[in-house]
Amino acid sequence: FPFHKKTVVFVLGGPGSGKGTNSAKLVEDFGFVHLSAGDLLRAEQQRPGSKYGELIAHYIREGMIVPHEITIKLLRNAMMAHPESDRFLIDGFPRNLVQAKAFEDTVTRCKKVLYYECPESIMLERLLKRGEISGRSDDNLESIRKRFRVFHNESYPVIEEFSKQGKVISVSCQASPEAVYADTKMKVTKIFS
Ligand code: UP5
Ligand code: MG
Repeated sequence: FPFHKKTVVFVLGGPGSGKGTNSAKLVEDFGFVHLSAGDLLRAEQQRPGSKYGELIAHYIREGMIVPHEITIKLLRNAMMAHPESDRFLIDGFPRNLVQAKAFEDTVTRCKKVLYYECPESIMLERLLKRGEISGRSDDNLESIRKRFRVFHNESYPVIEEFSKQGKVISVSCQASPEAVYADTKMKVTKIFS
């Protein structure tokens, strides 16, 4: 499978910053395949016979980063399931510098990083609201606090690193969903028409 011929965009930002919401819309307008690392991990956790089910459940509830061997394997498989597609949005991955290097060494370099910039107070409000209906084991105050800490300490350095490489496209997530996506679309159009 020629991973090196594929265009990969990492979609990054804190917990609840809007990665999933905007990725879904980019699929419609630009023909990307959207792969959420968190969704792939949750599906693997549910898969009967998975040897990683309990491990993944524990890491997600604690807001910790699942060992990247697991996540990269899931991402590679998901990419291979779409041989016809040449554009992929990888949402919520990489979550630390080691993962970024491991992915770029074994799959392909990313072309751009879409970064949803969002104050914690807004992310907290959105996640607690979503938690009323999402059923996600990590949409509770205690897990959210842990997710924020891991994002700040481990994931934010990934954005700084790609920023040095001139790859980061920043979008503020504070406006309405429609306005945030309009800004996203305008910036993405400049690169992928
Ligand atoms: N919403 C969105 N935009 C809005 C707007 N402009 N105005 C008002 N409301 C808005 O959005 C969150 C909520 O806000 C939704 O209700 C939405 O309607 C509303 P969403 O688009 O879902 O945000 P997103 O950034 O996708 O939030 P998510 O909770 O998915 O982010 P996380 O990064 O926390 O979650 P993820 O699923 O990526 O990871 C979960 C866990 O999996 C991690 O904590 C970790 O334990 C594990 N993980 C790994 O270990 N490795 C990985 O590589 C990936 C995940
Ligand atoms: Mg998400």
